[in-house]
Amino acid sequence: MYKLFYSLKSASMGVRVMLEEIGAPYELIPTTVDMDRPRPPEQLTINPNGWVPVLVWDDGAMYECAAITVFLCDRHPEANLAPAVDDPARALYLQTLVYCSNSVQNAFQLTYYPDRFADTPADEPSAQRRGKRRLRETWKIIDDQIGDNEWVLGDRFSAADIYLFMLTTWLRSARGHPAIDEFPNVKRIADVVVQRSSVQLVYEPWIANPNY
Ligand SMILES: N[C@@H](CCC(=O)N[C@@H](CS)C(=O)NCC(=O)O)C(=O)O
Repeated sequence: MYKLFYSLKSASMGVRVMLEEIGAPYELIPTTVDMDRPRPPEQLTINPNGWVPVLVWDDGAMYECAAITVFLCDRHPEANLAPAVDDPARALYLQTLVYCSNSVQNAFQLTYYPDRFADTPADEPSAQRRGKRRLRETWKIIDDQIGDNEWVLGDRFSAADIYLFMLTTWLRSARGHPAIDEFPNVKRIADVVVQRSSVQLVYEPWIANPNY
């Protein structure tokens, strides 16, 4: 049984999709990404940053979404969500997850949390502007990487496609983010991933209203 500290609009939704795909039993522990509301003490003990996702299992716990993705897929190889350690596709799988985590997500953070990147409040709009440009740059790299491939890894679906889909749900025109239509290869994959029953279940609030 897994426990997942969970909040809508967050990366914990992507981890929940993985758990659904794996078919593992899990419990959601409600938490928040709202800066003005407290986190459960157990969440902060595991992740003093106060971020989700945080995953707990019988004899361990961890945070960082890309690391959780690798961990879960390796722990449940029968779900066939990731190339094995000796599979040549493993390199692109790891590269994409880490790039999404440290470059694409970082660009989102500049726009969502400019105070973490600017020395003074007066500098925050500059950080946000750079974040919007950085989103366009990093999504373009991923879009070009995908090219004409059916999936991120070519001809096989993987957790990297779920991760990619999750990040597309964070694009907000109201925040000045680029539109997904600017990245047609990403959009092609996201449009298929959203049809999976796991995604329909977890992302029902976003599907009903993408600006939820
Ligand atoms: N590098 C972390 C970042 C996680 C992250 O930014 N989580 C956001 C929601 S998607 C969050 O919890 N924000 C609230 C906060 O930063 O206090 C990861 O990939 O797991």
